[in-house]
Formats: sequence, C-alpha cells, structure tokens
Amino acid sequence: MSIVYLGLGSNVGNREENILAAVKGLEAGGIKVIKLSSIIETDPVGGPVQGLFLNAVLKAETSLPPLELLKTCQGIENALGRVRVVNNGPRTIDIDILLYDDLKLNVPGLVIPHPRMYEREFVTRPLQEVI
Ligand code: PH2
Ligand code: MG
Ligand code: MG
Repeated sequence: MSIVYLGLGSNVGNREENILAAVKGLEAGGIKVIKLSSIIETDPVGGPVQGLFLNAVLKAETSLPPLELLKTCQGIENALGRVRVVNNGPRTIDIDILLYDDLKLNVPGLVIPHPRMYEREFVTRPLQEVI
C-alpha cells in the first residue's frame, strides 16, 4: 500500500458537490481516503478570468501504481463532466496527484511531486491539515 496526497479543485457548477462526488469516486475506485481537509474558497491562480475555486486536499492509501492512479483520477474527472478547453481554465473538477510516498517520477503526462504544489497556497494550506 502507498500513501498519496491528492489535490481537488472546482470552479464550475455546484463546486462542493463536485468535490464530494470526486471523493466518492476515488473511494469507489479503490483509493481509501484517510483524511479530507477543509474545503476552502480560493482566488483563481493563472489562466483566464474565471470564477472562485473550492479547493481541498486529501490523504489516501492505495495499491494502484502511479499511472493507474492517474487514469482513475482522469476517469472521475471525465465522469463528472470535465471538458478541457483552456489551460488552467474553468473546470467542474480537477484531481491532481501531489505526492506518492517519497516517489520522484517524471514521465509524459505525470510529474510527482506535482511541480507547482509548493508555490500554490490553495494546495499548501489544505495540505497542512492532512499531512
Ligand atoms: N488550479 C489550476 C489553476 N489555478 N487556482 C485555484 N485557486 N485553484 C485551483 O485548483 C487552480 C487554480 C490548475 O489546475
Ligand atoms: Mg491542477
Ligand atoms: Mg490536473
């Protein structure tokens, strides 16, 4: 089993419902959520002019290897109606792998630790609650 930290963000539709639906989807996908942070409202960072986000971070346990975990996260994003239009643009749900044990990985489509996590307060603030 591995310990992973995932970042969740939403700024389209019912943002809280989207985050909670993502948590349920992760649980259904074999990712055991150990601790969910508070859900905080944050100003958008980067990207086009867009609405405020709700963000959260969770700590979980999983036997999925990194690329399988990524596929599961992307499957949940798609199932919740995410459409990729603009980079860093509005999204119903974004699920990012922040940390995976003490693994360092850099392959096409996945970099762990998440390369921008430590400069983003919308990640570091909720992360402190669950670490
Ligand atoms: N995600 C981004 C870009 N900007 N800003 C906030 N506040 N929250 C996010 O989750 C977010 C963002 C790219 O994934
Ligand atoms: Mg993201
Ligand atoms: Mg993402």
